[in-house]
Order: sequence, then C-alpha cells, then structure tokens
Amino acid sequence: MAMETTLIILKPDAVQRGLMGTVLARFEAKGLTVVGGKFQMVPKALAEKHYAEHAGKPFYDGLIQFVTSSPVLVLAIRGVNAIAVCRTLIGATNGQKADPGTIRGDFGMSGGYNLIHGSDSPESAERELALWFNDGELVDYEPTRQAWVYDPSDL
Ligand code: DAT
Ligand code: MG
Repeated sequence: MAMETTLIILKPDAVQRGLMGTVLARFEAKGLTVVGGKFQMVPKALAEKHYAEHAGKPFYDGLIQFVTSSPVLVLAIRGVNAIAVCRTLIGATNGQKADPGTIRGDFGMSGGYNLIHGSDSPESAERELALWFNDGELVDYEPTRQAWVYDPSDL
C-alpha cells in the first residue's frame, strides 16, 4: 500500500462558518498527518488553474467567485491511501446527497458551497500540490503516534 499526500482546501464557507477546527480534527482523528498548511486569499489565476477542468461549465464562474471571495486553509495531508481515504471522509459533492458521517454530509446543504476540496486521483494530487505549495514547503516527518495508527504490514 502506498503512502500518499493529497491536497485539501477548507473553502471560504468552512472558514467563515468557523468549521476549520472541526474539519481538521476529523483528518487528525482518522490517523492522517498534516505535512503542509497555509491560510490565504486565492488569486483568481490560481483558482482558474486549480479548477481548469471545469472551465466552461455552468457553475464555473460562480465557483471561481466563491473560492476567491474569502480566505481558505490549504493543507497537504499524508497517509496510506490518503487520496481515496480523504475523498471518502469528504463525501459526495452535494451536501444534501452526501452520506451522514462525511464532512459534507454532516455540515453542508449545498452543491457549490460544499466546504472542502480534496484531490481525486494520484495525478490530480501531484498537479494540485505543485500548484499550491512551493518546493520545501511540505515537511517530511513521521509523527510518533504513527506506530499506533498502522499495523506494520500496512506500510
Ligand atoms: P468535487 O469537489 O466533489 O471533486 P467536482 O470536481 O465535480 O466536485 O467540482 C468541483 C467543485 O465545483 C465542487 O466542489 C463544487 C463545484 N460544483 C460542481 N458541480 C456543481 C454544481 N452542479 N453546481 C454548483 N457547483 C458545482
Ligand atoms: Mg473534483
């Protein structure tokens, strides 16, 4: 099984609703490791690069407006199969359809204001981490608790 790093963004609605700590706590409690973080406004050009695959879709202009409207918390999160594990924790795109127990299912009521972004594949994670973090900004370390998170055969 592969140790992976994924790009997570707590979007403007998560920040404005005071849910940063609650959401981050879920990743920590799961046993995932934060290896990078920054709190920032999103330049329009960066938002457009990040969401390039959605350019031209009906919700695209609103999406760019939303994600650039207020600060976000950008995180790099690491763990075994972290990309898929984080997508499972996040839940379906629309909060009204997302399963209870997921972040969007528990805290969201919207398809656009859906609290959080998570990379959807290893290729996306690599592209997005390079977009949001500069060389040297991710911190390689092994939390001491890791020995109690994984069975040695998981690693
Ligand atoms: P996800 O964030 O679950 O990977 P996505 O990649 O399909 O979803 O879309 C990116 C974002 O675009 C999504 O988080 C919110 C917005 N979005 C997608 N579909 C939408 C829709 N039908 N109406 C409004 N916003 C939408
Ligand atoms: Mg997506």
